[in-house]
Amino acid sequence: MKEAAVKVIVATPVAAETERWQGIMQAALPEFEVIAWRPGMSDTLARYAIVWSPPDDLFRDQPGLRAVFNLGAGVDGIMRLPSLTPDTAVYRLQDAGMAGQMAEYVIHAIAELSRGFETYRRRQNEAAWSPLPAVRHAEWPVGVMGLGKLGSHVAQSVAALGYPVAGWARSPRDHQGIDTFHGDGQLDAFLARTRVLVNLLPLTAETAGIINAALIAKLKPHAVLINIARGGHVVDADVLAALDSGQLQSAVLDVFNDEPLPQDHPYWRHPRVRITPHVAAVTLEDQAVQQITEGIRLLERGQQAPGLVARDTGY
Ligand code: NDP
Ligand code: OXD
Repeated sequence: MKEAAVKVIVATPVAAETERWQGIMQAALPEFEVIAWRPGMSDTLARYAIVWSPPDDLFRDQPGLRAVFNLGAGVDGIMRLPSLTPDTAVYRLQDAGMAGQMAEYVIHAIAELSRGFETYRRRQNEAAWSPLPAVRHAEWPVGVMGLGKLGSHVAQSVAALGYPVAGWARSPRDHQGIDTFHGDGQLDAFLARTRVLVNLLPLTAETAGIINAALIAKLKPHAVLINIARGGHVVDADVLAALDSGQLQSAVLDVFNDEPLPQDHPYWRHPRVRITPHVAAVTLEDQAVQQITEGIRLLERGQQAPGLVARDTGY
């Protein structure tokens, strides 16, 4: 008798997206049975799940899961679910084309603010030929929080342009051309030399709300915040107060506590806030498929797969 194919379920918050990923993954994993998960589907027991921000019901209904593959780099949408059992392995995407996009985003934001490109756009409307003074990179020291797959690439890309760049991580890191700081004990020194703060930390119990009034007060004056990690890192009221007091010159925000950002949120209309809709880096489909299918096949052969999330740290 032919053995039944191993089942893989796909779950996202949007039914049409789930169906789309089911089709893509079934084509890439023809030897498996790939199923679009629906709430209440407890009679179909799968060995693997491919997910983005799944509902808690998923893990309740699927006690036999051996591994969960996240369709993104940040796993906070999985790790916070109470029904995720401690022995279910969680894997995440590593870079998957996102590091380059993150570097473009950050370089665009820094150049726009430091070189005064917005001012030139306003002056163009007035047909005003009016050069601004030359920019010294030394006046724009950049600090990247999180030196992982994405943060280390961003730090190195910005440093290659000549900006003084530092990075802060949990453990000691060594990156050529970057001043590195680590742990709570070195956070203040990192902040004190930073004017442009780029956040690329994972959202964990330790990092939630880290960008608050106390942290912002330790940055250089007229600082710029570029948050491209998660909205949960930020205390919004503190960022708005720091913008109003002038301690923050600008905030460039891609991620928010509530997404989509509610229409009446003060960020939308603040003159010194720049908003993008969680697109700083978008998962490249082909690279996601390649990493996830390779991971599942490695596990099926009893081997280790890359991108395993450490359950003690949550990233
Ligand atoms: P990694 O896991 O590769 O890197 C995380 C980095 O953060 C590591 O350097 C780690 O330190 C550091 N870190 C973790 N916890 C702490 C802490 N408590 N104190 C100091 N440093 C800490 O993550 P990625 O680079 O792949 O991704 C980063 C985040 O970017 C994702 O979690 C996600 O939230 C966000 N993201 C946003 C996207 C967007 O479009 N806006 C797209 C993709 C990702 P150490 O090196 O010592 O382990
Ligand atoms: C991710 C994201 O974590 O897109 O990959 O936010």
